[in-house]
Amino acid sequence: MIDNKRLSEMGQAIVEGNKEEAQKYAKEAIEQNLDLMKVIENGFVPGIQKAGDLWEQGEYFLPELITSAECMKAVMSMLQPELKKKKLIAKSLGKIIIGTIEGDIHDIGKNLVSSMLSANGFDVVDLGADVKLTAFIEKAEQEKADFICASSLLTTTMLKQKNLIELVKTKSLSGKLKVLVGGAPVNKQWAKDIGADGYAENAMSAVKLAKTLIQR
Ligand code: B12
Repeated sequence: MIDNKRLSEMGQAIVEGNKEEAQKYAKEAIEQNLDLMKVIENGFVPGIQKAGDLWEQGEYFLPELITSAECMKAVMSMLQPELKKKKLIAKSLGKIIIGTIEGDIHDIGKNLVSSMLSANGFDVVDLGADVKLTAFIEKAEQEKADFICASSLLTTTMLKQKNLIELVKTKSLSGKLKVLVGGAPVNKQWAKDIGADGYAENAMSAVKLAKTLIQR
């Protein structure tokens, strides 16, 4: 059982950019064998979202937002290897190429999706952030991938998801290859409008979606 008070303290440590405190909570969660997905989604993630809200409201300036983001990354670098260790399935469920689209450096959410897919039995090639559309395609061709997962956190880079899908179609790869899209500004309707094969709002739903689509 995860204490609600502790979950909100985790979020608060991210809001304050208190790396030492946040890492202490992450270490404790690992040692106590807590459900780390819950710890991330209900503890630390609300913290980085709150920092974003404060920035939007003009209460935080960019350096404060960056401090919170660095704190979040430090925590995630402790928790993600633990998620991967829990990998139970030996046989790969499918090959996934993942990255944040060109022009966009946000990678916290993409990294979480990447770790969860890998922890749940997919073979994941993570191209990082600011990934050129052609790099997604080349890697997918080379690896004979089942999915491309494209993350966008900016409304500007969201438009590139559309370009990516158009490019995939011109390559006549689309028979087998499926494109999944996500990121904070993305929603189901957008995914439908641009002809994506799927959308998921968080890392766990991304795993469920990929598992469902791979069976088709
Ligand atoms: C942290 C952060 C940063 C950090 C990024 C650090 C890093 N390494 O990632 C820093 C401080 C560097 C940053 C920079 C900028 N940021 Co910023 N940032 C954020 C913030 C606060 C949180 C993002 C985050 O990490 N969320 C937590 C993760 C876990 O959630 P997530 O990314 O949404 O991912 C989940 C789901 O979306 C989904 N998912 C994600 N990807 C995918 C992919 C697939 C395929 C699937 C299925 C699912 C999926 O699963 C994830 C896990 O559950 C958001 C605000 C917000 N609330 O989103 C602004 C925000 C995204 N940033 C914004 C902006 C404007 C910027 C800057 C342009 C600011 C500037 N003036 O320089 C720059 C971007 C520069 C660039 N070229 O990319 C705006 C975007 C506005 C817009 N309409 O486009 C936002 C929305 C803030 C705001 N409210 O205005 N930012």
